[in-house]
Amino acid sequence: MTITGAEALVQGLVSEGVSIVFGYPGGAILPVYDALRNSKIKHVLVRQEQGGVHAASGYARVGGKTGVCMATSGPGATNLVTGLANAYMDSTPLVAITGQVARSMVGTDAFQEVDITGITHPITKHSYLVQKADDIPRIIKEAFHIASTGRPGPVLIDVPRDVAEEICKGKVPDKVNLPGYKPTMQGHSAQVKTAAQMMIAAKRPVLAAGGGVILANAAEELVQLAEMIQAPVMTTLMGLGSIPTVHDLYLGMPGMHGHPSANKAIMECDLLVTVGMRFDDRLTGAVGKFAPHAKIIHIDIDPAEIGKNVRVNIPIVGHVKLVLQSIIERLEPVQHQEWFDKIRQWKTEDPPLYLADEEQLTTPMVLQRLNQLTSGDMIVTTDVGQHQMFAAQLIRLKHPKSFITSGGLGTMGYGFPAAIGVQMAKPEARVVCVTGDGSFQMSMSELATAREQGLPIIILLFNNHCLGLVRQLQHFYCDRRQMAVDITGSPDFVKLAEAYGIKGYRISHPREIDQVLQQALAQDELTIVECEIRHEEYVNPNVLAGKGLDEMVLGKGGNS
Ligand SMILES: Cc1ncc(C[n+]2csc(CCOP(=O)(O)OP(=O)(O)O)c2C)c(N)n1
Repeated sequence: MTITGAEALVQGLVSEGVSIVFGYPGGAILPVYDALRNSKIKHVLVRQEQGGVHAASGYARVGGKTGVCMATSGPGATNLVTGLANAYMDSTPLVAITGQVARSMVGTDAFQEVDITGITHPITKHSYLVQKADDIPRIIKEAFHIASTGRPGPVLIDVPRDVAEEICKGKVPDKVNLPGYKPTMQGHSAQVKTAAQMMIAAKRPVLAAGGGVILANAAEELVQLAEMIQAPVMTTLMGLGSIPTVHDLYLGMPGMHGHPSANKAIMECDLLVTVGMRFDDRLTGAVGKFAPHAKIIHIDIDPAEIGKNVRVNIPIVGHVKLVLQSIIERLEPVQHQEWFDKIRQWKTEDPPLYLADEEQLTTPMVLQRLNQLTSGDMIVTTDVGQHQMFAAQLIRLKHPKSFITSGGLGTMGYGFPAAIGVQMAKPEARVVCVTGDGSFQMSMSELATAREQGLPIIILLFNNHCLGLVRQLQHFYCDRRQMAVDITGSPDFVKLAEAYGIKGYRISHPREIDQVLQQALAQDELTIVECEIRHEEYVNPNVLAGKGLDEMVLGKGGNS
């Protein structure tokens, strides 16, 4: 029986275990959609391609499988660009399939032609422009392998329309054969041994966990290591959830808007063990002032991360889970009681960042009540802005993969489509999307997708009628002058919910929080909860440009 390139592509997806594809069709990808029609793969029609790639990202990040999205050539493909860059920065395994104009038209500026492999070259792990149908089975197998192994990331496959229509005689190879691509899995044993000795010898050790811990399913090992050496653990934005936030050893998130005691610990520790993280500038503050007294151990699967931003003493390249296991094997339990007591003391001394205000509704109030009402049993996705930082600081997390946010790229419009992917990967989970009035309006057209799919997501929308985080930046860096941050002309979000035939509520006063949240949580339906907060909330602490982590600005979370 003969099959076309498009049919081979769909068969390849099936044999890779793909059950959902998020996409948007068009002319150049017609043959692929035609082949998809006859398969058991579910296709989710998003309302804009960027929604599709973000949904595939949310799906991958909680479901543990590679996410798949599809788009047509030209504008369909360019609409994927932000989502691919986002996935690349946050090491999310994705395969994006784009249609392309026929081979004979490539390079002629044909209708809806764009060089998407060229455009995405720096923001994908690999990109293929398929030259003949016979290559498709091999390329699909390679693409899924590359996306999900080593440091995960997005891979793009661009399929010219005539290639999709051509007869395919290629077979799926038994093994992937990519000589230049061999991620290192086991850490170097001498380095592992030295790392273990340093942990025993340290007086003031700290562990810092990044997104790599979650990607490697290494949260258990992380906690085990921390308990063995009695070291406090801090998590980066991407590492949130790798240790329960109520754990005695949890220190919080360091960095620009991090917890004061986490920042203090970085400044005072003598050993900083960093696991699956990349020393983002939002985390380090001024690099020259970062961890001045510490020896640094850096464990990461990606050798390119070692020494990229911060000088390290002991680099260990390898799979985080395997490296942690081999370190644990070489350790005996050690006590760092004095250090631990000091940190506990700091935690109690941390000034309250946000004061409870009886009259005025604030974001922290709502998030803290959400914690109580759900006991932390939820998966939170966020958009980007003040609400994201409040959520990172305050949401109670019990498990890895329960805080899904755009970390590296900081992509507004990510939270809601990501929630769609999350809810599809985990239909039984309570999914709450924490968003702002600016961010939500970047992808709210996906309300139709969520409704069509019957997804019971709660959208907790903090409406301060402005681009809050930029407003805050202008306050500090532009001498309080404000420009282009007031959002007017927004829809009435409760009426918007009505227009989509979904539930909509508004919280305007603290006394309304309980009743509305309880009602929203009790039902299993797509719901918008709009929280009317004031214009002038500030996220604290704040490490300003050029400052070290011990120079953070504290405040009361109000108008400063
Ligand atoms: C696509 C995109 N454009 C611009 C920005 C810059 N930016 C960062 S935060 C922010 C404001 C976000 O406003 P909103 O979603 O209302 O959240 P708030 O800060 O008010 O909580 C902007 C414009 C961005 N991160 N992403």
